[in-house]
Amino acid sequence: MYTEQMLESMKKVEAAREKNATLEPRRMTAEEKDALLKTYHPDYKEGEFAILQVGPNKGEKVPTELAALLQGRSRIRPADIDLSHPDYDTDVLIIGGGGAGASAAIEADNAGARVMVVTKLRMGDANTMMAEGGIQAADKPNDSPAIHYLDAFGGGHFAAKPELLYRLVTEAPEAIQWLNDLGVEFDKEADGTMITTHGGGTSRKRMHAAKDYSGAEIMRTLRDEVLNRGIPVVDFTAAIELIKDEAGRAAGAVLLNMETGERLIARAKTVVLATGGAGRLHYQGFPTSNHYGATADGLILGYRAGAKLLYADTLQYHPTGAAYPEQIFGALVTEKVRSLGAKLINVDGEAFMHPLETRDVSAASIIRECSDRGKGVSTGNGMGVWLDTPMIELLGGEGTIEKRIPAMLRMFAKYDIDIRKEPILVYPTLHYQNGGLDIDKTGMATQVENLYVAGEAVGGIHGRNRLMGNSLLDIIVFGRSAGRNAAKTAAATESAPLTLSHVDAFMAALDEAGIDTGVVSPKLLPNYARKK
Ligand code: MEZ
Repeated sequence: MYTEQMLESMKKVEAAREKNATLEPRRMTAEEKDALLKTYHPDYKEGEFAILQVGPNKGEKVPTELAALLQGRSRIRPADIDLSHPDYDTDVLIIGGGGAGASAAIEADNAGARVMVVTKLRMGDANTMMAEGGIQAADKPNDSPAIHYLDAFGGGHFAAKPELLYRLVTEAPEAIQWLNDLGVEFDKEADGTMITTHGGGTSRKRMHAAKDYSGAEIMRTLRDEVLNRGIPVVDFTAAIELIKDEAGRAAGAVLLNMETGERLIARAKTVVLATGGAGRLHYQGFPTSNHYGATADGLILGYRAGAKLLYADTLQYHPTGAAYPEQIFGALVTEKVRSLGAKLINVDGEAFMHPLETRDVSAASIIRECSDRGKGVSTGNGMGVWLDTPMIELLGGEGTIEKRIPAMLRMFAKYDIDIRKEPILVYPTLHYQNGGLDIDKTGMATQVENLYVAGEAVGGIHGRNRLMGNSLLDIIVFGRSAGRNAAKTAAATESAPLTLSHVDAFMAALDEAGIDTGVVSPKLLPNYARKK
């Protein structure tokens, strides 16, 4: 039930709708953005970060919740593990059943390798499935990979690794074609031309979408392809440590059957880590748009095996998480809602920012409106600002919402909110880890041979902020190339005896640093039990 204050504010939003719909709020200057981010973006809250005391990134800061896991105790005692009789033996072991893992599996299979996927939930239980608004590719006559590069490089604060971003944008058009050929049902005009829209920070319309369930459509297609090829997929099985060989290369993983608790050994010639993000760590107490298994496991496994992290101190808070009703608190309200014309409006009915600033700037702007400016709307459970969805039909005509963002229409309709007629309340939600494991341009971890990383577990592709639609793109571009390269490296790798000595060494380093917090990692699943 809306409160009196909400209803009063909603009347102001309605009264100003026509004026606000055609208003073009000015873009912030670079100086204004910098000042805004430093004061309001969660990445700049010093007290929320800890300095790592052991491992390849010793001396660097990461979120406190991540530091606890990176410096946590292993789930195994290496002395208890018998590596001499592996339960699985394969060329390429893929850890993670989302879009990056599936793309890697398909290409490694194409390359003739023996491939196996392990995933701690089920194939497709992943952030890919949760992505809504679309996937970027510069494939229109007024666009080019060079323009795409400039948009993404600027949006990421000029911090992306150039060789990775170059690959992302130049291989994007082919990635869309590949998905289209596999059967992804992209939105098209009657003549077959792909429909594209803007996203925050894009200077061209290059967002390809399947309505507002783009990720689900892509994941459905990739999963079908993996299963149709007969690639072995072991569900409900988490990787809890990487195994190396005596030459120091990644050579498999210790697995945990999540249902029986049984430990299993997978031996491989190369490993692809595609374990996704960290939203379920709820950094700084934020809600999340992420799937249930997003607990940064790959970062923990890679770090213990000696792989370096890049930009692990930078997270993406999606500006528009649902702030009301409570049942969907933090759920993603796709940026496509703003691409289609809805603006962000404060309690007094004012359009307080340009709706398509980059995500970090938009999130910080909403936080400022709800804090120092005192222009947020109280939801009873926190604060939010309006996203004036009826503007979409005012600008684009009746039926646009049903046609272009049916998932949003349905999500709110369940709570008797008709987004065609009333605005919705939003607040930033933890959406994406910009940082992750450092890779070279072949996708191999910079410090651990034969360990490939793809998808959200990678750091450096996007710099310190990611543009909408570049994540669905990176899981395809870097997932595919990790699969291809892992297969090629596997073919050239002679097996050597297996070892877990890196785990012993890491635990000894923790002892030496006097770190024993009682935390065990990887975390695998979030803990929502009520505290006594
Ligand atoms: O790239 C994303 O994170 C995305 C497409 C999200 C969205 O707003 O729909």
